[in-house]
Amino acid sequence: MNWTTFDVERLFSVPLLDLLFRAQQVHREHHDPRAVQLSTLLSIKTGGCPEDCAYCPQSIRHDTGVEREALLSLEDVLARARAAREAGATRFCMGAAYRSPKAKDLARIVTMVREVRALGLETCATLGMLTPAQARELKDAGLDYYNHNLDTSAEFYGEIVTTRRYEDRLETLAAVRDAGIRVCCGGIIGMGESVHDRAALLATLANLPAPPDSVPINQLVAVPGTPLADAAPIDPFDVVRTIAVARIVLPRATLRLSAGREAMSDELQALCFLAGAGSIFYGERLLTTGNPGVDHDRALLARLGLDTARAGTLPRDAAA
Ligand code: SAM
Ligand code: DTB
Ligand code: SF4
Repeated sequence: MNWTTFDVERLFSVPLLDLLFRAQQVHREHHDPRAVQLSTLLSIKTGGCPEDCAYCPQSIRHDTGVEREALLSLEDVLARARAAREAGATRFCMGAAYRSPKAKDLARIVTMVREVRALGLETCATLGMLTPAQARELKDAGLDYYNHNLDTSAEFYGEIVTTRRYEDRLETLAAVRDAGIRVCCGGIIGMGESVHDRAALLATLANLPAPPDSVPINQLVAVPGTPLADAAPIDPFDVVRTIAVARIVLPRATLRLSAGREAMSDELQALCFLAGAGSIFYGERLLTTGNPGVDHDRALLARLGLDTARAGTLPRDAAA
C-alpha cells in the first residue's frame, strides 16, 4: 500500500493502546512474536569523519573527545566477531566513520566481510555513501545487509546535516538494493523533529521501490560536544508509538530497537517489543557510546519469554 505522510501522521494520533493492539496484530501476521534477533556492532574505523551530522560524536566538526583512529586490522575484527558469536549474536555489523569508503579501505573491508561470514555470522556494514560498483564489490564478498539511514524527513534533514543531500542517501540505497544486498535503513528520534517529520520518514521508507528489510529506530544519544547535546529528552511513549506506527506501515521489515536503550527502562523496552521490535544491538558498546550489558539483556529477554534462538529459524510469516 502507498502511504501518504498524512495517513502516517494520522496513525501517530491513534490512542496509544489502540495503536499498540493494531501493531501487535500486524506483527503476529508477519513475524514470530517471541523471536528477537541479536546483532553486535563494531566500529571498525572510528572518528575523524568530515560530515557534519549534528547527532554524531564522530564528526570532525564536533569536539566530543572521540579520537580519530585507523581502520582496524583483520585480526582484531575477527577476534571481535568470534566473541560476538560466542556471546550469541547472529549478525555482526561493521561501522565506519566515512563519508564514503576509499578504494584501498574498501578492499580491506571486503576481506573482513568474507571472513566474518566464514565464521557463520550474517554480515552488515555501514560505511557511508557507496557507488553502484562498490555495492557490487560488497555483494560479491557476501555482504548480507547494508545500513544507511535516512535519519529523518527530507524537510528536516537540512537542519541536521549540511554536507550531503537527502538524494545522496536515496542514491546509495538504490545502489545497495540494485546490487542485491538487503537494505537496513531507519532513523533517529529525539533530535527536535516534529511528529510530521517522523511520519514523513516512515512514509518515505514504506514507499521506497522496495521497503527496507531492516529498520533501525534510534533514540538520540545526546553526546556532549555535539550540537544536539542539549536536545530535550523525548517522552518514552513516543518511542513506543514510533515503533508501532513503523510496524503498521512496514509490516514485513524487522524493526530494530537501536541506539538509546541504555536510557530506556526494561518496561519501556517490553512495550517496544509489544509494538513490534524484533531485533536489538547486543554487546556493551554501540559505535562510540554504551549499550546495556549482555547479562542484563539476556535476563530481560528471559523475563519477557523472548527467544533469540527462534530468530531466523522459522518461516518469515510463522506466528507462534
Ligand atoms: N558514516 C556512516 C553513515 O553516516 O552512514 C555510517 C556510520 S553512522 C554512525 C550510522 C548511523 O548511526 C547514523 O546514520 C545515525 O542514524 C546513527 N547515529 C549516529 N550517532 C547517533 C547518536 N548520537 N544517537 C543515535 N543514533 C546515532
Ligand atoms: C544504526 O541505525 N544505529 C547504529 C548502527 N545503525 C550503525 C549506530 C548507533 C550509534 C550511536 C552513537 C555511537 O555509539 O557513536
Ligand atoms: Fe560521519 Fe556517519 Fe557520523 Fe555522519 S553519522 S558524522 S557520516 S560517521
